[in-house]
Amino acid sequence: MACKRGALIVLEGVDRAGKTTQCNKLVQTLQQSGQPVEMMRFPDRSTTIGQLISSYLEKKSDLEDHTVHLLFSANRWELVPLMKKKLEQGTTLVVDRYAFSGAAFTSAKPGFCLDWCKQPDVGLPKPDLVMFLQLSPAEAALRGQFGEERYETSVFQKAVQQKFEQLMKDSSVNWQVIDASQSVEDVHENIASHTHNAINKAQNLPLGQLWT
Ligand code: ADP
Ligand code: FDM
Ligand code: MG
Repeated sequence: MACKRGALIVLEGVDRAGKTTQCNKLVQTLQQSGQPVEMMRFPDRSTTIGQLISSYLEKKSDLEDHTVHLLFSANRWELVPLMKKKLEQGTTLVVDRYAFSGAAFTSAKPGFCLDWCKQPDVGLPKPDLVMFLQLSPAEAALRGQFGEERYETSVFQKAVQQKFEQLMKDSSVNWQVIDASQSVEDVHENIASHTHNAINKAQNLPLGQLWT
């Protein structure tokens, strides 16, 4: 029998919701239970395209808004062959941000509609589970100040949150909203339990295509 495929697990959420903390913890727990697992993040700043994006986010360079949107998408597409290979080999991927951040952030800019923003990512590997770490702006503020990068302002983050809410109405995606205001441990337990279910289900299902 062919080996069972890994699951594609995505964490999304507002700035300081705990995505990176929870991705790391989830990978650690799955590793300890003997599950083949790897972490990925988008943007992946290590590639040539990722370096252009990183310089834009750090405000070291400017890029036209449509152009940078397409670069974020291209940064996902360039990793698709690797993602598919890993998933087929039975490795579960835990991903820090994905196409949902892509659509939410660009469509929060003036003059962009959500539908246009989704198009370049149509057909990407579809996550088996997308967990949205929900945290109020007041609670996020308790976790420290905004950083120095582009997009890190409360006005913009509020617009992004509204776009995420629109994206979460799409029932073709397996969304789970996670209360990110709990302790790191409690959030982790919640995330780990949803992940175990998704891994078990994904084993017997083909990998889907996003937004098709
Ligand atoms: P994100 O990747 O979503 O921006 P991080 O994982 O980097 O968020 O966490 C942002 C900050 O909040 C870090 O200082 C982290 O230690 C802290 N943090 C993360 N999760 C929690 C939590 N559940 N409770 C309190 N602080 C947290
Ligand atoms: N971001 C992230 C986008 O604007 N589009 C995308 O497609 C993705 C994946 O980049 F402000 C934004 C979201 C955030 C920044 O920050 C990446 P982190 O701290 O590396 O997650
Ligand atoms: Mg992060």
